[in-house]
Amino acid sequence: MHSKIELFQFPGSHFNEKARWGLDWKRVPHDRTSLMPGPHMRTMRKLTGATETPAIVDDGEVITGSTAILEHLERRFPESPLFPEVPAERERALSIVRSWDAEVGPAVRLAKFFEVMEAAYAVGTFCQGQSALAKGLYRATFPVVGAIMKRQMALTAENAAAARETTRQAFELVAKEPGAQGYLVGDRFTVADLTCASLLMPCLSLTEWGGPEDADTEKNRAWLARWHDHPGADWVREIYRRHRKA
Ligand SMILES: N[C@@H](CCC(=O)N[C@@H](CS)C(=O)NCC(=O)O)C(=O)O
Repeated sequence: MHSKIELFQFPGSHFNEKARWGLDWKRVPHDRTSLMPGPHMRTMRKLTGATETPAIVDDGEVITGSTAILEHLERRFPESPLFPEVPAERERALSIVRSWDAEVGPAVRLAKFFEVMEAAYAVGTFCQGQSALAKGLYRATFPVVGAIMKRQMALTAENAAAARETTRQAFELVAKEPGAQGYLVGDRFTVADLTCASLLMPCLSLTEWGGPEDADTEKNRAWLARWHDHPGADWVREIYRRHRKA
């Protein structure tokens, strides 16, 4: 008898969204522990030896990293497959996933955080589900946490401009690449669609279709408006509409 899977997550994060989506898509019963950036380090180090989220614990086994989690879920719960069976399609899907994990995900985060990061955004997005006390403490310590984030993620104007360009190219790709059925690889929903839609999620408002909550600040509204009308945004919304909420 397996114990229930536990997900350790940041509720607003796009890499974490990949893991949540995989769990939801395969209808895997699980518990979620939501952490706040900063205080998360202690919990994650104890659990995995490193600080990154997401991680799951499945019957005592700890799996870290969004794609490793999706691969683990595929092995454990083969129903509603996410990975194509045809080797060439599988390889193509994995190559999209690897390059988006390495480049697009970090770029979207950097570009967005450079534009929207301030105490109100951090509290609204990072402290979802936390107590009023935790939120108050987070707001009070934000100058320190924010400065560490800025340094660790190298949030400079120059890096943000390059990251915006990577984000724009990612939107171009999902506007042009999908086949007649609307999918990136083959004719059904795969890990490639899940990954690309999740990693562009921070650019769009997707709560209506099961995306996470995001702080409603003026800077975030301006950031979301930047991408709203891009043809690639229609693809992301459509993938969410078809496959996220269910
Ligand atoms: N390649 C990793 C990236 C995960 C990642 O960048 N996680 C971020 C949140 S979006 C994180 O936990 N950052 C805090 C830290 O590294 O301490 C994955 O696919 O899971």
